[in-house]
Amino acid sequence: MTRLPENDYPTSFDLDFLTGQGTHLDNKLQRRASDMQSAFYDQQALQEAIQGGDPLIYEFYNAKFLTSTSDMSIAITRLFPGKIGDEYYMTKGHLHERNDQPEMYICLAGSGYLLLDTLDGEFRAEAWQTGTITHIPAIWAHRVANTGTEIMVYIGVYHATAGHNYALVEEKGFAQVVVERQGKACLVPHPPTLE
Ligand code: M6P
Ligand code: ZN
Repeated sequence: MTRLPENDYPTSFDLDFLTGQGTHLDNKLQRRASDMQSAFYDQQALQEAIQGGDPLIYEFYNAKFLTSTSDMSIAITRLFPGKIGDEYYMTKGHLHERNDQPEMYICLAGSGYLLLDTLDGEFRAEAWQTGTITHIPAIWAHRVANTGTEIMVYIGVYHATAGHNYALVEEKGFAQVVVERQGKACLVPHPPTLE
């Protein structure tokens, strides 16, 4: 006999950490080079990539757990290895619409950086490897760059009502970019000098 509304019972599902594939995930969204027009700094390299096949940069899946009193949500991102010019593949990055909504990011596979920017003078880059967990306070825009040769998989845990603001990130940009220099991943101020 059911006493509670159906959504108020616990939910479980399985996820393959190495591939980011799982059950229960829907709303798959993909972002290709052409969806990242203002994100990568090297516009010539970006246009060449688009004309050369418009590579898939990352895809993400969402699962919302809406109950009668709560709005927990997760997103799994699969960020592929690669570069546009000398800048590593990365996510668009966003700020939450609500300024009281933090997020937990958990790196399940791969390595790179989580870039964090208040868009108001403060910048941080957290080095990421498999197993790194980062708390993102509400006021920090967040973007992930994959500097490895394998797929990076990470999970974001947040409230569905946090909201995504992309416009401010596009307008102001992150203070630093992750580029390859002399064969190594480096953080340099944005915009970098082309090498
Ligand atoms: C994570 C979460 C999602 C986000 C996704 C892709 O999984 O933070 O909320 O949508 O990454 O990142 P972006 O929205 O910057 O494209
Ligand atoms: Zn977020």
